Amino acid sequence: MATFKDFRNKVKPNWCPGCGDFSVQAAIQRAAANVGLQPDNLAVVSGIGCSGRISGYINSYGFHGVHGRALPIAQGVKMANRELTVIASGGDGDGFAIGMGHTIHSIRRNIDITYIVMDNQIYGLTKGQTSPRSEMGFKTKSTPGGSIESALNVMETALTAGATFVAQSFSSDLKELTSLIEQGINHKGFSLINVFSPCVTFNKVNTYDWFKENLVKLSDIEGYDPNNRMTAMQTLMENNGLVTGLIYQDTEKKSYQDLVIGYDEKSLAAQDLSLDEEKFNQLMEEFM
Ligand SMILES: Cc1ncc(C[n+]2csc(CCOP(=O)(O)OP(=O)(O)O)c2C)c(N)n1
Ligand code: SF4
Repeated sequence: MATFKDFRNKVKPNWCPGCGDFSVQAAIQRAAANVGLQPDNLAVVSGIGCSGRISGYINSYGFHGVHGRALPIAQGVKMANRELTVIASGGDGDGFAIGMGHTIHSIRRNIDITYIVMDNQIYGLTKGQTSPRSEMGFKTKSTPGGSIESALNVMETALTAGATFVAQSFSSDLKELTSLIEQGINHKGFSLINVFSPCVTFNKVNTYDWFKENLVKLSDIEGYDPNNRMTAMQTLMENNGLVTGLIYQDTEKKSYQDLVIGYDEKSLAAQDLSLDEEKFNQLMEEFM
């Protein structure tokens, strides 16, 4: 059986010391080992951003894609090879600004991949601009007078879009985060895990201390039921979205793969897609 060390490679992350993304990397490696995967059972697909580098730091199949496009690539990988566990990952800019359309449609499609967003409420790689997750009044180089737009509450948005697995965590809480990633991988459908992952270099507001003071753990709320969408929404609204844990899970809704006719017969990746000369010539005649 593989251990988390088997998911390490020799590439040294060039994240700033203290960046929350280190723990997200560690949590993915631990969760992958804990659910019994081998490195060649896993594909990590990422977008562009500091967080997007994560696919290069894990010993698995990896694809460092295009800004905002981790999800289309990850969905393509899953559809071509259902044998793989597919994790898509990236920043809040990647997933909730340029890539928001893909996020919503992946959610409602309920395709069986796990999407881990490293949410630092800022654009890190491009040196600190306001993101859709920045609070109103947030000052950055792109909003020197303070942002005049309100922050997107992604967990509420995911619930209204029909998400079947909605979770949130904090990069400092390795135990909770690892457990949620394991649950996300085991969930048969699209799982969204938003991780507060502080940017120590550019975000001086949403710091580790700020999160420690403001986050509420759902495991501390007596009787919280993650199968009840109404209470999930109410709890998010009451706490301004600042909760961690499994917020909502629906195990009944069929995944995209369950509904694609013929999908289960043989993975595209395992099929012989070569053309013999006769078929090749037929196609050429048809299209010439
Ligand atoms: C199509 C496109 N638009 C814009 C950019 C510039 N760009 C690169 S990363 C980034 C945002 C980074 O923020 P986020 O996705 O939150 O990730 P972080 O760096 O904070 O981890 C932007 C706007 C790009 N690379 N490609
Ligand atoms: S700039 Fe921010 S997000 Fe990027 S590596 Fe440094 S701390 Fe992490």
